[in-house]
Amino acid sequence: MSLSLLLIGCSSETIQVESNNKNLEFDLENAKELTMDASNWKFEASDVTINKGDSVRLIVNGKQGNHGLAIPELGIATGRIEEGGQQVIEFVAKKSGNYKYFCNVPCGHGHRDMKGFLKIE
Ligand SMILES: [Cu+2]
Repeated sequence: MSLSLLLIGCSSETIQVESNNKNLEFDLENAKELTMDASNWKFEASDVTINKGDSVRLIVNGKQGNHGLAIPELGIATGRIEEGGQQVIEFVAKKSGNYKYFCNVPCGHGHRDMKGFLKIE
């Protein structure tokens, strides 16, 4: 009886590890918050140093217009964020480097200017 309960417990734990691998690595308590405010036509990032290994809570605020944020090399692509809206993305900074970001929602004539680099030290 106790053996079968143990087996059930083990198999459900395994499923959790596989489906939530990213969340298990994420360090909720020590996450660094990086805020990026999107407006026409720029992103303004808060002054936070991100180091390799950091858990990062990226908060994208729609300050003006409708925009989105993509950082392809980190697998990040928000949907459309409307003025007054917000999206929060949590990820682990696994590799140092300069990661190109840009707006991924057509937003007018300054759309192509909405780009920059996120540095992971
Ligand atoms: Cu845009």
